[in-house]
Amino acid sequence: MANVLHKTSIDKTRREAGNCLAGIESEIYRHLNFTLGHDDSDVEPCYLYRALAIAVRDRLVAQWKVTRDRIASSGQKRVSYLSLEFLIGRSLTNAVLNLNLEDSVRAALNKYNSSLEESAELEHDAGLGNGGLGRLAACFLDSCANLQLPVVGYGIRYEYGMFHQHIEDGRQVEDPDHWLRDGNPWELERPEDTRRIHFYGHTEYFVDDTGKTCVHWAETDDVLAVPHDMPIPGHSNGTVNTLRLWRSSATDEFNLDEFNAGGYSEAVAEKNLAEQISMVLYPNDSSENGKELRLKQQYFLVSASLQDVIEEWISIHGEDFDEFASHNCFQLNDTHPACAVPELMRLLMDEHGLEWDDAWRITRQCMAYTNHTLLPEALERWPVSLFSRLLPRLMEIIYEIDRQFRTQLAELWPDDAAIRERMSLVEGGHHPHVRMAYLAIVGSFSVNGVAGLHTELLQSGLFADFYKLWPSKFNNKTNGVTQRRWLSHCNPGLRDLINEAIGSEWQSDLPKISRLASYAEDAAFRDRWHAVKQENKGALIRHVLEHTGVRFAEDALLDVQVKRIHEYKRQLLNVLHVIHLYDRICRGDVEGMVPRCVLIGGKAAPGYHVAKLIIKLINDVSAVVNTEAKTDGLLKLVFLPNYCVSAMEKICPATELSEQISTAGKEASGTGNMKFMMNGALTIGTLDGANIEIRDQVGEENFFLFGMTAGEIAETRQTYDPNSLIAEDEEILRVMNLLESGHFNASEPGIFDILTAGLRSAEDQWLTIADLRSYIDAQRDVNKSYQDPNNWNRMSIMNTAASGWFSSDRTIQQYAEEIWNVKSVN
Ligand code: 26W
Repeated sequence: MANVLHKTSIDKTRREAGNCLAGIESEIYRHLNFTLGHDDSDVEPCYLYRALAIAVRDRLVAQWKVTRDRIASSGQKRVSYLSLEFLIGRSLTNAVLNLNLEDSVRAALNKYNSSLEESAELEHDAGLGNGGLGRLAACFLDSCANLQLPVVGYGIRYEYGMFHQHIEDGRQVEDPDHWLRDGNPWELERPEDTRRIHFYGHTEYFVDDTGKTCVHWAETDDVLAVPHDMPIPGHSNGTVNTLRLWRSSATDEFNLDEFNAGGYSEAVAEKNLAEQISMVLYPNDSSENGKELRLKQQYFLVSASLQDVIEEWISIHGEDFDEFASHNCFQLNDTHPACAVPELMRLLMDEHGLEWDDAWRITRQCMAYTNHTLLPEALERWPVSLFSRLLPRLMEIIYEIDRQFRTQLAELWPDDAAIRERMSLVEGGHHPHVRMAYLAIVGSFSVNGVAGLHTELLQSGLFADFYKLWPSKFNNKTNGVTQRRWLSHCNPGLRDLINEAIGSEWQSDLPKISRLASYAEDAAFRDRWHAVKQENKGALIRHVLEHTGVRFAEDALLDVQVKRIHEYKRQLLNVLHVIHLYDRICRGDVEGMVPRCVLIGGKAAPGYHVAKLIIKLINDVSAVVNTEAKTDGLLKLVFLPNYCVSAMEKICPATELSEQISTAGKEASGTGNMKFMMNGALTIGTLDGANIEIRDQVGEENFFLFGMTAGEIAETRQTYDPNSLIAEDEEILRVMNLLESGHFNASEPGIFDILTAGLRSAEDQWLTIADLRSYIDAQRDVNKSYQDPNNWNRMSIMNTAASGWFSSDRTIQQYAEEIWNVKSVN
């Protein structure tokens, strides 16, 4: 009891410490003048931003400590979310709004003749991710803080995040993203929690005093992992969770040989190698390029994070690991951190003296794996030769896990040698590889997909053997997005209108947004809804004009496809439709055609040549379409450079038509589709990923469906003949003729031949031509619906009203109940 009283009074003191910060205005003044050493007169906007950010951070720090203590004293189970990517974006507006500081911040900035918007624009995006998987991790952290769940994110503090994209002569050019150049006010370095990571070397076996055989990983090259913590604030709930990002740093040990040979400077310079590990995010989002540095990054993250959790465990429970698994869970964000399975085994056995069986039981009770892709080229496989050289002790452990697993399979299916080869963790042959997905499945108690269809396809296809073996391990967790960032903060006009109509509870309980449905029948409300959309379109139109020189019309249908550029996402299908509209306009077939502005954005992996060529095509088609006099007032096409989180915050509030047009069975879930729906866009889409669930929720009458199902796609592949489809369809033939005649690339003949050949190939994986007729027809339906604003606005409201299921709060609640077994701490 005394303890409890004591604890409460500490909490109170801390809360007061937070509250006793002076008003935000004088805190900004103090940081401007003293922390940053700048004069208060004639303030440069970037210093104003920094002073404000530090003032806001100070308020988070007070709540942060309270949250940490609350979790520690609860003795509750904790989750570590291990991810190579966290695509956070900007933090300022999110923190200001979650702390309810908007009014005072606006008033303070007003005195400096500035605004919250101006300061917010000065923040660099924390672009520590490629796309869907990384942004999902960021939405999940937001939801965990809102649900007050004891979840820590663990990642890498890349010095350079996702590259910046600019366009030269229609082509993508990459620029390095040195986002930390001006410092990062949202992090606190914690050198006291530094961990040591081993690489290379070899293993030595010895017998200890008790007669037990032990393993020592000897003559390693070591690197230090230094944590930098970022606060993750909940929405006005006093909770601030942690994202811990590791930076690599050299140890202070010298290479003695070099040093003794007189190479002092060389020995010091070699330390650079250690710092390379956290230097740059790999910009691939679908194919592994097998680089040694990437495997180093993966192991670096995993080892540092597991050591962190184990150290904290020991500080409370000593070396007793009996209850470890009931108090810890590690969620693996795809296979990138799958080394966590053998690394936890190594730490428990080699560093903490557990026997194999105990270590294996614990490991399998606390690992859970999420799969994010069905694309075969994205499945990670590491050469055994590389693995053994870089992580020799881990490779031994993987071989032993594999040996025991094969024994189990032999007992189950003694006559089926083929299944043992198929399911083995190590793929045989001349150049054997470790199959990271299989390692993750065997080492975990839970395996989940990220949308209903995706999970079914995992179970019936990619992981069918494992599903047969362990059906109850498999489960679905349909993705979601945080409605705070993706509606409330990025679309204040719509937020205020919704709040006025149905109250603000939806911000922490999105299903309540269904109350909007009845307003779809209210003509006055529809007009106001429309007015907000028009206002948001106006802002985006100015942004597009500023960044591309192209002026979109206010009354045109704003048709948007933003996402990574990939063949399976079929940006090409979109371009073919634009060419079709252009062709119709040129030949005067414009009866009933509503004006349309098509915006495409996204980055291509630097080594993905076809994706880069698609960007060039979009730019070349847009150059012709936008300068043809006949299209004036009817059609525009723009490629918006450098698509990123902060760009999406401007794009999704303005979008009217959301393009979700992947080849069915290829897009695991999609999450951009959910952001657009929340903001009242209508979707034109295939039955793929979460589109299926979006359509189920909103009703088929409020969704533009086209294309083949995943089943039909698989069947069509057998007999696919795109050339006859083209020849038999007059409009499609005209589109192909325009493309193939060099109409869009007169000065560079032949550059798009690879693309047109792909479209015409019976081997085309993405079956673009197979879906084109159906897509053109669905776009005609879109056109028709847009002719009647009443009808369109009604459908738009219904989309927002039906988006309740797609909150990451719901997704995280399901992870918490069905996988993690954790409860909120409040
Ligand atoms: C090893 C290279 C690499 C890197 C990243 C391969 C694969 C990835 C990710 C798994 C790609 C990714 O971001 N997948 C996306 O995950 C989202 C969140 O679950 C889904 O919504 C998208 O459909 C899926 O493409």
